[in-house]
Amino acid sequence: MKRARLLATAAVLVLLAGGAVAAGTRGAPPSAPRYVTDDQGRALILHGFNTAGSAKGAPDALPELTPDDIDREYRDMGTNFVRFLILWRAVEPSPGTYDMKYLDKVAERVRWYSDRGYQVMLDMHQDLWGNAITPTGVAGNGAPAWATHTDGLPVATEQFTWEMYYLEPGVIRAFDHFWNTTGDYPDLMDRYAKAWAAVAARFKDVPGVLGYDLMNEPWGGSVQGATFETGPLATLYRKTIARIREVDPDGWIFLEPQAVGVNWGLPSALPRFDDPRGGPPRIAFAPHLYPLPLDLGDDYAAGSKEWTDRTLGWWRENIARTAERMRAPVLLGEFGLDMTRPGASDLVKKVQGLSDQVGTGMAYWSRDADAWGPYDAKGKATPLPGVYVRAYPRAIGGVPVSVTYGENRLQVAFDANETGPTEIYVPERGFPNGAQVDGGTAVWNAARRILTVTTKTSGRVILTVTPK
Ligand code: IDC
Repeated sequence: MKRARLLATAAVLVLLAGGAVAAGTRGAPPSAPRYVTDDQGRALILHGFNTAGSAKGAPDALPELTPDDIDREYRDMGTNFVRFLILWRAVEPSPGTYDMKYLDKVAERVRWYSDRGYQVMLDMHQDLWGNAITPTGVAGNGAPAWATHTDGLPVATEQFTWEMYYLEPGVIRAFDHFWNTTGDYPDLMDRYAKAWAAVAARFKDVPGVLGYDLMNEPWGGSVQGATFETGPLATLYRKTIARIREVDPDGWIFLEPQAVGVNWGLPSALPRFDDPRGGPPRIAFAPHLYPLPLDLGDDYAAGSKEWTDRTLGWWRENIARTAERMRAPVLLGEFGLDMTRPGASDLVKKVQGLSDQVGTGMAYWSRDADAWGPYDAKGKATPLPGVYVRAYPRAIGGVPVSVTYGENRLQVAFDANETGPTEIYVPERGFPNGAQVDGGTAVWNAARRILTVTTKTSGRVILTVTPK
């Protein structure tokens, strides 16, 4: 793949996505809930990983993961969250048949996390529609073969980056059939919604399950931008929300925008969705962030750094605007890069800072044993654990007002609302002998390095955490 052609393609994608601009900026209602909450109603700061890409091509659709891996991750980074990949092909191997054995195995892994205090979001992952289109490579994953209809259109082998497969005619056609753009398979979206209902019915009472990410990186095929997001994508989300709410009124539902463009900082046109549960809505917006220069193989340096920094600014503004329109809190569902490249650690810190400013949590891509992840193929730590670890409030007993992060100081201000104690993770670095807190009564769990802080249950609370 020649650079020039690639950049031209990227420019075309930007223009396609640009259709979202106009629709993305008008009519924002004033008050969006800013935080995802746990079952006690505490505001959550989610800090964790996507686990894992290794599930995509695995025959059993399970990630390479052991309980020891989670222990190591916790010990090194104090994470509290996982975006756990599940695959439609494994959930529904033939139309209308749901594989309960697979879901049981997912539940076993969910348990590994919840036993360790983690929140789990189930992410129905897909890239490039499904394994049936690109069966030999690592690229395509997600949809079952029975739901894959390419009409014999070609899918040529892409050399440069896996994302280019999205432009192959066979891949576009598979999506066009799913979204019913062709009119040939009108039942596919309903199948998908029902598959989600089967998942939600299995997991609604499983401890630690925070909610459901309905579709990874939706791609509109031949319908793009605002037309896609307010059209077929919104239709799929409405159908799926309705099905899930029939069985689970409480799980959070995470909605992703069109990935192309929005991943690079362009606006999304995703509309607001009603949540038919009784009580406050539990619908969140879960975009990804992949600055284009890095997607194209550059490092976070020189001109690419400048462009990337600009991307972060756009992303922040446009995400906030969409969240207002949707009246939904934000979760950064994916961001990641090759940690062995120059500038990588700086960018992780910057994005973590950005996610802190927007007040969202984030899930880094990914927990795989490779150069992007925290541990490489030999199990050796990359620079990631050292930059991803920091003191943070895992759960806040009220509505957060501000969180100020420092190397050996953390300040959390919130308006208490009787929901429960505030939990603060404090790493070894900066706090070698543990931590103390001003503004509440704390119990220090040295093994888990968590301060559980009881405060007054109404009014403004300001907690200041310093080393012991
Ligand atoms: C990547 C994997 C890579 C694989 C590719 C296609 O790291 O090994 O070949 O998927 O299956 C995303 C996707 C996520 C990607 C990730 C990094 O949601 O599945 O994983 N990424 O490329 N969107 C932008 C980047």
